[in-house]
Amino acid sequence: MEEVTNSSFDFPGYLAKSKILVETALDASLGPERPEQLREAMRYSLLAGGKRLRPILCLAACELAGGDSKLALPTAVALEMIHTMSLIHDDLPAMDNDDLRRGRPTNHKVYGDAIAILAGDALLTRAFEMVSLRSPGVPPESLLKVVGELSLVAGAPGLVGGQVEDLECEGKEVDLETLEFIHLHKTGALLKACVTCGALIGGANKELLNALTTYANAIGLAFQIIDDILDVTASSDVLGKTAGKDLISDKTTYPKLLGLDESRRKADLLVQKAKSAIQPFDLKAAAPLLYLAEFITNRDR
Ligand code: GRG
Repeated sequence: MEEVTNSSFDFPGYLAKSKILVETALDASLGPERPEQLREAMRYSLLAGGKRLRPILCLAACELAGGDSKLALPTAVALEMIHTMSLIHDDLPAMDNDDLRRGRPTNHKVYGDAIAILAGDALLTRAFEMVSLRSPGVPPESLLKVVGELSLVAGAPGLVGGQVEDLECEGKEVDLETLEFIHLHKTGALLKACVTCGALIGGANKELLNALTTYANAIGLAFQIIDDILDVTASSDVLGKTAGKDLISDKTTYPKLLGLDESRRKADLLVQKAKSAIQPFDLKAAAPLLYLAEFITNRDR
């Protein structure tokens, strides 16, 4: 990424600015829900921090397509809502059964299983409200396409399908192809939707959409490989979630199948592939996405 790293693009500044934009929009997206317990449970998880990678990818893709990223903000919020609800449900005793998320007790530990499930449901449905009813200035045809993308990614063809396959594979020998299926659905699909939805709102043409699909597929898998590596190498304190969980749950991971070094190499190759896909486009406009691809593999949490 010589040309880009040599450019004057201030990636830390970009990340910080985008995060503030996203945090403010997330805060404003939740109204005075009743009863109060539901309101608190929704806010507790949605405003608990996190890298906010998904909404930022959405905004960056919109910009690369030549759009005004402010128009993509409600969709960016919707994507973070779907991500957050999937974390709440993933942490439940019936699923991954975890106590720690984003550095604090999981939603069900604070509010109980029933409210955690319902807060997740409310965030998922609010995501569709954000796109269909709270996205002023975006052509209805684009919003309809975004709603379609979100339906696919949240449902059986996306997160739910990946999660069920993951649950079924616990404690079993899993080959690389099945592992890739799980990760492309559980993790990759949503990251891809972030990029695609941002690009759709930005008015991307077919050529850019194709390139962004290659970019997103590659970063999606790279993201999960790094997640698997961090589960082994990082502490719970740094991660903000229980480290070593894959081993405890007897899950197949990239480090387990390929070893740490080979997993790292695979993630690096995927990031190269992602960057190559969008490098033919305006480098200045592509800089955020090029840096975000690097960030995904260089992160420590
Ligand atoms: C969407 C209807 C619907 C159901 C959800 C529970 C479930 C079905 C799917 C599980 C999806 C899941 C939890 C995948 C793991 C993805 C992952 C690697 C999350 C960590 O993402 P980060 O590191 O987290 O970006 P932060 O906290 O930074 O946002």
